[in-house]
Amino acid sequence: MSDTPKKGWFQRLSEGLSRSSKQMTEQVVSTFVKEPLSEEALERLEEHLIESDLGPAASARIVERFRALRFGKESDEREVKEALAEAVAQELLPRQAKFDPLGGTKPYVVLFVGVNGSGKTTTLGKIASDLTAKGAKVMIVAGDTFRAAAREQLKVWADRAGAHFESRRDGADAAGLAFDAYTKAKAEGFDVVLIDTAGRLQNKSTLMDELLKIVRVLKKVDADAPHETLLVLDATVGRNALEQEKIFGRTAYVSGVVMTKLDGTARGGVLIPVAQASDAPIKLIGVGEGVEDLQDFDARAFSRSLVGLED
Ligand SMILES: Nc1nc2c(ncn2[C@@H]2O[C@H](COP(=O)(O)OP(=O)(O)OP(=O)(O)O)[C@@H](O)[C@H]2O)c(=O)[nH]1
Ligand SMILES: [Mg+2]
Repeated sequence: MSDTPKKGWFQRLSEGLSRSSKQMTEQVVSTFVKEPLSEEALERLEEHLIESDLGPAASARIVERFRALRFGKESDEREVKEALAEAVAQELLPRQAKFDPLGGTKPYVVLFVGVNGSGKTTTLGKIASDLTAKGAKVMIVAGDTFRAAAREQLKVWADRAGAHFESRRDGADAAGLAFDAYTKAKAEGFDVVLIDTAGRLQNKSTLMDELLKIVRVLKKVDADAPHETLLVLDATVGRNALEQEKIFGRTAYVSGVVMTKLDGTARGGVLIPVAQASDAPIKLIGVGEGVEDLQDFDARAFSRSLVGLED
């Protein structure tokens, strides 16, 4: 549908989050409209928030803020949503940061980590397309040497983006590939190096060992590399994302979180406890499979979309 006008990013975000916001609107907002806000209603709100995967701690704080804004008042739907969005935004504002690969160091090395299927390769591909469109010289490194299909999938993204592609045969040492690719990128003046990694190896400790080995060899080229390690988490797994954050966050020196598949789920609220649990801020969100569906994380816009508010 090439004659469809290009959608604004907020509209993409809202469409992506529509399943989450629908749940929020139907189950939460509707119960507060046209009755003075009572203790009982606030308890119900807290239960709904916990059921929406926001977690007990954040839910309690959001309810407190919401109470301060609206207690004893009758509200129309818009006022309820505005107050709820503000209460959620206060949770997330300290947890947002910008992914800025073109801001300084060259080449800027970005490592993508996360369990299998979380969206590492797709996210990397979307970023590559965005960067080449901005005129950057981008190298993609197929650090998932475990599966042939992984290399093929990444090659498609590299071709689409017009990015340089470095790979090796199956079963090759991923760290060796990463080291050689980074050395080459440095010599040849690349702006950004995007390194994909395997989401599944023989077992969890092999996976972590391999990630740490990749980090170690990159540091031989530049002690500050990788300049960004993005942990990619799938929102559709709900609170299991918290477990993944714990494992990777502890061992892989994560510097930013990407939350993907916010479009495929009613569990978008899980971003809130993840943001709180993580040492690293949320930097990007995925709201669809297309190149335009990766967005900078904007706490306020996310909060407004989550409760079903327009721009
Ligand atoms: N709807 C939707 N799908 C997404 C999003 N991000 C990724 N996907 C899909 O999720 C699936 C898995 O994504 P991959 O990028 O292959 O995941 P991965 O982490 O590289 O997986 P492994 O290589 O197996 O470790 C693909 O079908 C993607 O198209 C998103 O934001 N929204
Ligand atoms: Mg992959």
